[in-house]
Amino acid sequence: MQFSEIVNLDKFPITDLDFQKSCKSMLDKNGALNLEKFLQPAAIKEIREEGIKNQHLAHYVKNDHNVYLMANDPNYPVSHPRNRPISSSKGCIQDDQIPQNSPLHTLYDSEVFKNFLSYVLGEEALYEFADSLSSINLHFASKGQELGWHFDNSSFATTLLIQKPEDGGVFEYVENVRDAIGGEMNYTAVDRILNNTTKPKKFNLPEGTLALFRGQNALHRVTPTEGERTRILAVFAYNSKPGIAISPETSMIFYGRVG
Ligand SMILES: O=C(O)CCC(=O)C(=O)O
Ligand SMILES: [Fe+2]
Repeated sequence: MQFSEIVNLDKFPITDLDFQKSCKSMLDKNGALNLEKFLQPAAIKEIREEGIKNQHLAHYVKNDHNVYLMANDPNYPVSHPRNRPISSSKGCIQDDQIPQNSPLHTLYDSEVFKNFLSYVLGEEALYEFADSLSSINLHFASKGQELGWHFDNSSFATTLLIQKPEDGGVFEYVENVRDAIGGEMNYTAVDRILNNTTKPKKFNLPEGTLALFRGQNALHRVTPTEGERTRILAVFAYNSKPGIAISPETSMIFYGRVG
């Protein structure tokens, strides 16, 4: 499939500098940018079909973690926001299990797309991972599966929604909670979100949406999938430097194998 058959370029002129600028200012202001119907319907269909064909290969991990995705701090009780257990289950197929001629590879590798992302994210350039698993992941969340509240380790995330469940699977989000670089944990704000005193923003977006968000300082989660239709989401991971690979330990945890 050609690039122009994958991306709705009429709606999203991603090479146009004014368009790039408006996307960048939206992301800078909100910490999130959602481009609805970014993917063309035929591309969504193709990615969904190849995903469903390979779904049986997915590696699932169910675990308890705290929102910071760090080892617990023994200075606080387990009920404290620093340590409070959150459960998540994640399942995905990895880059080398996605067909070479998939629209996902065409889009991920495209210089036009990478230039657009670099501009919007304020990165000089973006590079694929040096291992054969991490660059593109296709996630599956079946009935009852959810991603609990967390902060990301990476400074930005790029996702494409491929299949929406009948209900649930809503992305919930509170920006500017902690300051990862400054070391501000902001337990008070985290506590209010976990106790549902602070109401998050909710994004219930259509299939084909390109979402960019800064999840390192924004507390976010995906609510449990409801109904029989599995939530399918493509995640593109890039680095700001070439030659970076996931560590073998992390690879074993998330993928059950090393690429
Ligand atoms: O599934 C989503 O929409 C968000 C994924 C996410 O937050 C993550 O993978 O860290
Ligand atoms: Fe996340």
